[in-house]
Amino acid sequence: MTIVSPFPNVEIPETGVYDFLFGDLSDADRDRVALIEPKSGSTTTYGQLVAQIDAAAGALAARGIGVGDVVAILSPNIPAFATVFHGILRAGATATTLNALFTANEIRKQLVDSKARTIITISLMAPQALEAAREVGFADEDVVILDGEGLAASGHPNAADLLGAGLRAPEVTFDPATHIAALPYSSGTTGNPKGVKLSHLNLVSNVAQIKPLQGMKEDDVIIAVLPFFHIYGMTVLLNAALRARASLVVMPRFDLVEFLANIQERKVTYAFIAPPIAVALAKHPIIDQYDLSSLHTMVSGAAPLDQELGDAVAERLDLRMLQGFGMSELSPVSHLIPFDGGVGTVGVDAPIASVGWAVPNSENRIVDPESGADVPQPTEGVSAPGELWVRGPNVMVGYLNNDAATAETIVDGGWLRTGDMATVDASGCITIVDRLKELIKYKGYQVPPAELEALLLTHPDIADVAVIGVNDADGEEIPKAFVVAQAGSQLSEDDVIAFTAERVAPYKKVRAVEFIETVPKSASGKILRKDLRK
Ligand code: 4UV
Repeated sequence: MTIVSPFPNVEIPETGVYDFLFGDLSDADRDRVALIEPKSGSTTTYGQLVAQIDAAAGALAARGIGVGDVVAILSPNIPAFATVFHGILRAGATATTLNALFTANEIRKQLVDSKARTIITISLMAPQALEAAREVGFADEDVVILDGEGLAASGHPNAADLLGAGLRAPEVTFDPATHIAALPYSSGTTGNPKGVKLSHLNLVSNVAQIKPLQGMKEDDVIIAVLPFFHIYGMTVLLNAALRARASLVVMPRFDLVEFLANIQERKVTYAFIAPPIAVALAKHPIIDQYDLSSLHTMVSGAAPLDQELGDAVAERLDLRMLQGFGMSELSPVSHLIPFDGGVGTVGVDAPIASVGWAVPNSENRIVDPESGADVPQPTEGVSAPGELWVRGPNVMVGYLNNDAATAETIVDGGWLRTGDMATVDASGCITIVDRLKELIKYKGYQVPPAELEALLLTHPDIADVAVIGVNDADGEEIPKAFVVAQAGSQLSEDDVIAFTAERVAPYKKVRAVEFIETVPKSASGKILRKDLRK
């Protein structure tokens, strides 16, 4: 049973990301502020941003980078991120973004898998970027350190080397429907992180699909605290907010006091967040010391937001709280509560705990994972839970070099299986109720259990292990390891935690440990994660 988006279809132009976002920039747009760096107060207008993107594309092309090449970005949110991200796409190359907290080993793995031939970073992350780049055989000039000393002094190009020459953007031709613009990494329903091939048309589609629902306008000031390197920030901030000609207040990391001060000082009107920020906004006493009255809309996504928490934030800050659902493989937004809550657009007021309706030009199915049968959409009340399937122009092209995983994820004529359990009501409003896939989300970031299990198995005192997500006392999902210790070992819980903390990005580390006799497994050797959850 197909559940069609209740929103009218939108036009999706068959064009590249750059042309879609900046192709029709008016003179008035050119003078608008695109990016604000709150610490220094420096601003970048749309006219300046586009000139910088063109120059970056020209410099990359002069270095021989174009269609078929992959360029990695390892950086927190800084204005130059927007320049290099769109410069890479403008040059016809593919951008693969790395979590700024990655260790050298995690960086190396993604460089190898994505076949990136250049990495762009900042001096703060340069040690780990250089270590990884050396291991994969990059030359010095293949590591761009944006705020570094520059090519002449260090052998590594900096921002001035990229932009200073003022080279013109190259003429590139590609098919927007098949040419890969971005390659974020996601573990999908199982296993290790995989490159998610998102075409130019995927990214263009998703901006077009969410535009009428987000209601972002050119006079909106948006706090850009979600990382640009994660698909959520990439699409809603680097793409959708810039398409809306809004102004982005660029924050390199979340700090509650700075977040609040920026909202107050810059009169921020619109915020995209993940649930941990909602917790702080609902509960922290310091909130009352700031004037946050400029905020009119807040969207939460990347992990579940419950009704009480959403209501508490909406009431305390007197704003419209919305929830969206996204997935790297969906470019990422497949569901959103529209800016009017649904009252005017759908005729139904969506609960904050729901993720609203399928975005325009897309459709859903709710499928019983046991029987494979569609769960019927009810005429009143809510349906039984089933796996959420999505079809639309935002569905990825596939996983990089992994046809088997692609075939398991995109099935039967273009349906993408999310691995999330959902219910649907009579209006088509979707509520996410559980996760079928093994993925763990810590503060909205992906923690693939398979990666931690493989790492922990390298410990000489660990005979077997399984990692699942559990809720801690605050209701926050955390990775927990069930460890079978080698006979006679003195391994402690702290040893296990420290072992992972030293080897993976901080958000991925194991945060709880339980020692068990055996890991429950099926006849085929698959870990029975459900049994561990019990
Ligand atoms: O691949 P990923 O890390 O992608 C994301 C993207 C989230 C976005 C993006 C744009 C939005 O506007 C927005 O509202 C949300 O997180 O992880 C995908 C998985 O994260 C879980 C779910 O398990 C996905 O398969 N997830 C994402 N959003 C929600 C969620 C949600 N609202 N409720 C519950 N789980």
